[in-house]
Amino acid sequence: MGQSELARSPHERSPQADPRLPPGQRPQRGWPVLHYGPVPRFKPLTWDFQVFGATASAEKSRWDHEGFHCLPRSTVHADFHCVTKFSMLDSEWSGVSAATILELAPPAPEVTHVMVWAEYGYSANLPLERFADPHTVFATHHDGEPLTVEHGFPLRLIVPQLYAWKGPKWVRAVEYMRADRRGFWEERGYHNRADPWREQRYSYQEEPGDGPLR
Ligand SMILES: Nc1nc2c(c(=O)[nH]1)N[C@H]1C(S)=C(S)[C@@H](COP(=O)(O)O)O[C@H]1N2
Ligand SMILES: [Mo]
Repeated sequence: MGQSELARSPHERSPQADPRLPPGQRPQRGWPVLHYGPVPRFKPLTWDFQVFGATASAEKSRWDHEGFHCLPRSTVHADFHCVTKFSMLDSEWSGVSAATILELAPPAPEVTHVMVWAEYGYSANLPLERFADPHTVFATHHDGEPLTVEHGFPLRLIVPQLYAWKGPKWVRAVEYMRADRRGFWEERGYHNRADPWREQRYSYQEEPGDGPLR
């Protein structure tokens, strides 16, 4: 229990109050499947993970499936908040942290944002410092089990501090950018920043400086 929870009087606390739940979210048992479009088929021979755009070396980096699985691994514990208001609490995600990718394929000094790309052109933009957070992980496993194809096998991004649309399933690439640019849902009415603790759900809530001009 957090300190703020203890400080409040019992009258102010609803029976369901859980300090891990951002405003407007409710806990969900189980793990719903949610995405736009079809589930892509995994093709191990052509699958790769690329880092392109403004890299420090001006070169692309590329790992095939086997190569990616040899990268150093990390595990994070995090909650998962969907903008449709369900939250899944206490998951364990393991895979390759975004910080590891930044080390192995460093961005040019002017890079401020990244675009994470998935199959079929799905994308999500992130400020570089969110991407670099040690909790941001390209996950291959959830609670010790390999991801199912519906949940993003072989690879999905998890950004625990943001709404879950910022975590593409079926990830294939990261683009380093010198300026911010909207991703798939950010172009379709969702908030550029997507902080669930500030309920940044929709783009009409954006204030000047929250996103690139449209
Ligand atoms: N490629 C891709 N990734 C995606 C989406 C999508 O439509 N396509 N939807 C996002 C949204 S809105 C959510 S809530 C989560 C859902 O992940 P889940 O199906 O594993 O619960 O995936 C995110 N990643
Ligand atoms: Mo979502």
